[in-house]
Amino acid sequence: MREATTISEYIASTAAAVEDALQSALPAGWDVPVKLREAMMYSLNAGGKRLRPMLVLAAAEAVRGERDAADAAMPIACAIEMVHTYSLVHDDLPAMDDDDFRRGKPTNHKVYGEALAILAGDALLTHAFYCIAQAAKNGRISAGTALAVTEDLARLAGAPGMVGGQAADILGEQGVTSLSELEYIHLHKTSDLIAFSLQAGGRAGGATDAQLEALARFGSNLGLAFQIQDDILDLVGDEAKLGKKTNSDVERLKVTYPYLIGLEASRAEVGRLTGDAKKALLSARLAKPERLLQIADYLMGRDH
Ligand code: GRG
Repeated sequence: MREATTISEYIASTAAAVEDALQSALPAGWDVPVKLREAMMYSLNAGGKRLRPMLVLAAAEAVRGERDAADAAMPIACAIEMVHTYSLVHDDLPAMDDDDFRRGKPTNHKVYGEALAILAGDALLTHAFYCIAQAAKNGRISAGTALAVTEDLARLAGAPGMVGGQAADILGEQGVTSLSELEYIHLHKTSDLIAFSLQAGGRAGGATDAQLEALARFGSNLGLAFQIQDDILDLVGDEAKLGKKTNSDVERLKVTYPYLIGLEASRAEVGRLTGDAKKALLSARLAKPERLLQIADYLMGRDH
């Protein structure tokens, strides 16, 4: 990867490097049904901010203080993007959110049908673990790092993590009334993969236990701030679509932070959580924390 100076340059060059690596992540020589490979690559290549892989690479570099650390962490970066992509493909299915479009393109099941979309998601999830194992096999990361990252990913993407958060969201769809219920959903549905990304990058960079703990706290706070910011952007977008909001319009909107505590308090919460995240990170005494701090500020100010 080329050295970037500004944060926008860093985000663009990191996303390009991840996209490049994703192209060869599913071995060309494997005998995979053409439509399945196509469905997997369709969603992997459908754009997206590549936030989670960027956090893996930035955390590795922050811990080790050298760019080489990011190259070693690239297979983990690809793995987390595969897990994230599977979750979006499944989330868009008729049984879940029933969405026709994602990132401005028809959703996977709209193009390939429901059965293939389910299988493409399943295959992306399982392939993520293959990528981590391969990274150890070919010496990019140690076997110990691969083992720890595998355990973290299984937990944070699984029942006590993202899947649990999604289940709580679905089970409580009409009944989420308290901030603590909403926080549980956000913490697991969104923050856990973000915290994983930071810890996994940290592990690849050789972080100490105290640094891993600080990276996880940075990740949880950042993840919550990211989700609230997402809800704010959704609401502001909906308001723009609806024109001036009436009470019945509000009732049709999802139960979110802005719904429960209002727009201004939600904005303040994003600021508070980002501040807490940065404080946690600074306590870790990383070799080069600047890029992660810049990413936190960038996410707080994002408009998409
Ligand atoms: C189906 C097990 C399962 C989980 C689904 C990711 C998810 C959980 C649901 C998608 C809906 C949603 C709003 C989730 C919260 C996390 C989130 C903000 C996802 C979108 O992440 P971005 O903004 O997406 O990083 P891009 O498109 O940029 O990759």
